[in-house]
Parts: sequence; C-alpha cells; structure tokens
Amino acid sequence: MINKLKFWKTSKENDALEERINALKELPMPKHVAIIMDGNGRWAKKRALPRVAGHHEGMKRVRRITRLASKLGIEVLTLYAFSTENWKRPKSEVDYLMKLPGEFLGTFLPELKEENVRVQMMGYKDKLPKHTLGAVGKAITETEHNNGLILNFALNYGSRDEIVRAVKNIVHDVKKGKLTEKDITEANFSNYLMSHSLRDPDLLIRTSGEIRLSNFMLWQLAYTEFFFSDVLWPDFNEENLVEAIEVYQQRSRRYGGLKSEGVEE
Ligand code: V07
Repeated sequence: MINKLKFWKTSKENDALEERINALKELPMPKHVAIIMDGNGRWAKKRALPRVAGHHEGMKRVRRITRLASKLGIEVLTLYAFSTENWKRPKSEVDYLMKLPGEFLGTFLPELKEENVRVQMMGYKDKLPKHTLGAVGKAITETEHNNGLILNFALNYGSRDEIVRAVKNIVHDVKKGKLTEKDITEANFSNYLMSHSLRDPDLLIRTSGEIRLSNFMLWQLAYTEFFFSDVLWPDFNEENLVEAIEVYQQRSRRYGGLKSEGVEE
C-alpha cells in the first residue's frame, strides 16, 4: 500500500514535470546549453564514499540530462567533463576519470545513436590516454552523420590555453600570408577557437553553489545567461534543468529584443 501511494505520488509529479516541459516548448529554447558539472566529490563525502563514487554517479546523470536536452530540442549540450587543471588531482583519481568516457559510451552509445545524438569533443588530445581517445573517437565517428542534439564534451579543456593557441595560430597564418591584420575580427577570431563550429552558449549552468567560471569558455560566454544551482551534480535532475530553462526564458522575455540589438540596460 505504501509503495502504491509512493508510486501514485511519483506519477503525479511526473505529470507536473511533463506539463512544465510542454510549457517550455511554447517559448524560445536556449539553443546551446553549457554545464559545469560540479559537486561530485562533495556528494561522495556527504555519504562517506570515495570521491570516485561521486564521479560515477555524476556520469549516470549525464545520460539523464542528455535525454531531456534531446527531447527539448536543444541543439548543443556542452559538458565540462575534465579541465586542464584536473591533472593536478591524485593519479588514482585521474586514472579513474579517464576510464569514464569508455564506460559511459560502452553503456550508452547505442542509445545515443538511436536518439540521433552527435557526439563531439572540445579539448587537447595530447595528454589524454589512448584508451580514452579511442572510446571518444569511435563515438564521434559513429555519430558524425546524426543531425539531432550535439553532445559536446569538454575534455582536457582550458579557456585561456585555447585563446593563447588561437593567437598563435593567427600569427602563423599571418606569417604565411593567409591572413592580414584587418582580417582579425571577432568573428574570425572565433573561428580559431575549438568551439568554431558551434554557436555561443545561450545558457550556462554551474551546479554545487560555486559562482565562478573556472577557465571555462571565457570568450564564448560573453553574452550568455548564467544559472547557478546549489544542487550537487549527482543530484541534478530533470526538474533542475527545467527550472534553469524556465528562469532563462523569463529573463529573455524581460529583455525582449533589446539584447540582440546589443542594448543591455
Ligand atoms: C566524467 C562524470 C560527470 C561529472 C563530472 C566529472 C566526472 C561523462 C564523460 C564522458 C566524456 C567523453 C565522452 C563520453 C562521456 C566523462 C570524464 C568525467 C573525464 F565522449 N562523464 N564524465 N568524462 N564525469
């Protein structure tokens, strides 16, 4: 009986969430959502579990949030999975993290393919272990003709580093005569970033109560709406994503057409 009651309540809650999802679809959806998935270690600590247990739980959330993003018709979901700073963590933790792309894709790649999701990666390949690159490369190749949600993993990514490399490549192209000083515009500069094929994010979400960018997409986030949530990433659920988009839509409504015209007051 208790179970039944619980089930009844849950299905009612599901209906309420479905309604909120349908309401979201009536208003402009953020086309590119980027997420800093923070709080995995803290989630584990609260439960007296090893940090890696938090990372593993966080990985499972990636699947759920991707499924909803796809259902909502979001075009790009960028997830900050591993930063250039993360190499400073204990070797055992880094080794574990580097196995997660393989585990994630081993379990979920068939579903992602069925859902028409296209996997991409943004980050430097040099330091990444072969097995990690192999798993991600396979997913990229096997989904490259899909035209649904782009699931873009930031893996060994750091924004200042990305900008410095862009400048170096521009200097290289100028020296080669492929580019002149007057060609260096904002639009052209963006082409030298690792996100060159993607539009800038419309919405950035950071979980776990930290109000910082931590070297994530500094150039690309110039006009992005920010949503900070206290929820730890392994607890971040469908309702939390829906709430973030609701807030985004309320803000865009207040702006009206002003923002796209570059007027910010
Ligand atoms: C990682 C789980 C999510 C929370 C943040 C830290 C731990 C999924 C991936 C992944 C990456 C590339 C890919 C497929 C899946 C992942 C790392 C860490 C390094 F093609 N989750 N996840 N990669 N965490």
